[in-house]
Amino acid sequence: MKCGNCEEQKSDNRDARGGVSGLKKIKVALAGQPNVGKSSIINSMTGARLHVGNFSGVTVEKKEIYIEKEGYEIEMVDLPGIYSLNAYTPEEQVAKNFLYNEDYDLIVNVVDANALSRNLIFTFQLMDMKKKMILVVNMIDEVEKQGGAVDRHKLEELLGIPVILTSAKEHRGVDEIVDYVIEVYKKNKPKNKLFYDERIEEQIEKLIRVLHKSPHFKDPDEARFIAIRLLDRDEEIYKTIHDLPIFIELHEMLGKIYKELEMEFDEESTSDILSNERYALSKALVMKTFKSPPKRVTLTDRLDKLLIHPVFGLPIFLFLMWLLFQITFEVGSIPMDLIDAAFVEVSNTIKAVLPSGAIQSVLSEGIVPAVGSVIMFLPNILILFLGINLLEQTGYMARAAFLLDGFMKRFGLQGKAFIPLVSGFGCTVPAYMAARTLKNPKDRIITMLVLGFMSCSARLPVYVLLIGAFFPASHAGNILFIIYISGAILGLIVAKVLRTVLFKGEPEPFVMEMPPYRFPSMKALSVELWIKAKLFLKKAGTFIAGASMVIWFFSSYPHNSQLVQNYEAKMEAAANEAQKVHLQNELAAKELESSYLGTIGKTIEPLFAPLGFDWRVSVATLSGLAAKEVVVSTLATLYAVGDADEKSGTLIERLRENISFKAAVALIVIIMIYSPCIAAMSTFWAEVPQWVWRGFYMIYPNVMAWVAAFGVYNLLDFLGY
Ligand SMILES: Nc1nc2c(ncn2[C@@H]2O[C@H](COP(=O)(O)OP(=O)(O)OP(=O)(O)O)[C@@H](O)[C@H]2O)c(=O)[nH]1
Ligand SMILES: [Mg+2]
Repeated sequence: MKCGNCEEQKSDNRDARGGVSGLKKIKVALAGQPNVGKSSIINSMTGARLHVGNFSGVTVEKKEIYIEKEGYEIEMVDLPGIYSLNAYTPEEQVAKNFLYNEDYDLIVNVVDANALSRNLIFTFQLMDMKKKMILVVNMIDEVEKQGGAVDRHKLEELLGIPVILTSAKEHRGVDEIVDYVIEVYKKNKPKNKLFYDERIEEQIEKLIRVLHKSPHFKDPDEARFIAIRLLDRDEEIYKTIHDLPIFIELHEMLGKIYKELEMEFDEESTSDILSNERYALSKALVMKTFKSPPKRVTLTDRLDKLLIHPVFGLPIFLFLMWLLFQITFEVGSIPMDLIDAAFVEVSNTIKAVLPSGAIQSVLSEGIVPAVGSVIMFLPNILILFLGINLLEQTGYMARAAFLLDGFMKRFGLQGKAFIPLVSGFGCTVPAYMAARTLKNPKDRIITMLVLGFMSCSARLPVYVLLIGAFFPASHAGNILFIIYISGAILGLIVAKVLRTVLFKGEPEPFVMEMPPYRFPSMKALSVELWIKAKLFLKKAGTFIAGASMVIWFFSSYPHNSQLVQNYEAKMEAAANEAQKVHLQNELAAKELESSYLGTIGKTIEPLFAPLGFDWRVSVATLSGLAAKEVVVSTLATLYAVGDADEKSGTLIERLRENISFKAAVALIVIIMIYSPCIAAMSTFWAEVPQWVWRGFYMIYPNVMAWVAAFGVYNLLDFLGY
């Protein structure tokens, strides 16, 4: 599912090259632990624009990129990071499913040169699969800068597979990957170089003998892999043998082997025995092939002293968030008036140039004000995205999750939920996907149920518009900050209630890797912003323009000729120009009220009347269920259509004239709480299979939004606003 504001850029080369016939195809699985630079490598190799970030779990869905070389079409599949084949989070499951069940030709295993010994443990698991394989040691620039080195040839010799040293950041070595892919593809599979302790090998042999009895496991490599996975207590593999005739024999034998090995190695599980084996092997390999950089206090150590300080850490985080919203409003508002004025000018020109009629009207009162009213907020949205991107790229995201862990736990959320929640400030669609990184299903569903309270960037235009119209300019940034924080606090409170009432139990303890701080790449930042800007403008030019045409049509028809005739007669008889304009406005308003939309609006008005909304605001609120920016464009169209003269040029002025302060605040509250857009809702459906939660999620935010808006409206009324 895609959302206009956030849709991740598909690789352009897929459209251009996917499906080219006559080329030999090679399918490559790009696998590795999280945050090692898999997606960055693809970007560096192909110029693709996959999303990258300096924390674990950026990629949560597999993505395919196509490269053509020497008569081959190479499909590189970027998989989510996975710590080991004993995977358990949903996004790790995506990677594991691919590795186990898909048909592919070879594995490119990416490892982080800074953390070679931990990464190699997964490499050994992949090597057990007996696929053709290449090892890519990435981030070599960082190791070398600190005075370390990796002996590529020694590593190649010891592992028996090709090794390439790369830096996706500096575009070093990445082009070699394709050459090696083709070369390795053409060769036969290498001989196994990875053996475990003799006592384990003995048991593997026994298992292989039984497995060979089944026609499914005649291939010795396949049988060996299954045997090792069974010793590693891989439940999925266990399930696959469950229905085979050899199961009873295998099951009995496994029971014995588990006991024997566990006694012999004095471990609780054969899985631990294999882990220890791999760990020891990896340490030995690293000792022989890695020259570690001299130990010294790094920039990361120094920054962390302050940024994750037990006392100062949290206030610094809050200050940075406050600063972001100040800048979002203040700096973003600078070009706003200019953009607004430009669109008013376009509208007026259309009115002057085109003859009056439906076409002039749909352009000057429908599409142009609507699209203009939304595009006006592009600078604000880009600044907000820049902030979120910096959080992602620098490595501060993992720190913030760590800082907030204790606080969030009190509300029944685990600290790792911070990542999807923060992505929610950008766009709710990828945020739902990011919740895949939460291992515990209860933690995940609670997080998803409150994610909508993190105001996405599409709501920003509505807030900025209403703040601009109803609050003093000196407090605007603070008000914006308060709105976002209130949404977040509300999310925490609801999470607490859900945890207490529906999902009893504690959130899962939270372990997250802290990557070193990294300077964000200016190129990556500008590409991300460029993509966001392009998508936003595309959405304004297509979806918003289309929606505004619909709104314009329903608000302009049917024509009430009787009414027009009556007013024309009155206008002719008008004593002066002022009276004439007054009558013109009255006619426009009456025509609007008798339009289709007016009729619909009047029907739903009673539902929103207790919040102080007139029918126009009511319609705009409902239209926001499609996409939040549509609230702004609908308001723009409805107030442009209903206003015959251009006395009050800007939308802000028109809103001030027509909406009370307390109703405006109630509108902000509704926008903050009610259901996210259609794209987000359908992502929720795709991610959450249970009907009970789907149904619940359709209703509860909307009921809550109304009740909260009603409360706020009446409170303000009581306070005399
Ligand atoms: N210095 C340096 N940084 C790199 C290199 N490759 C990637 N990075 C940075 O490392 C971080 C992780 O990169 P990603 O490409 O998102 O990593 P990934 O392996 O796809 O991560 P997941 O999708 O979470 O599994 C980002 O901040 C990158 O900018 C490199 O070669 N050198
Ligand atoms: Mg990735």
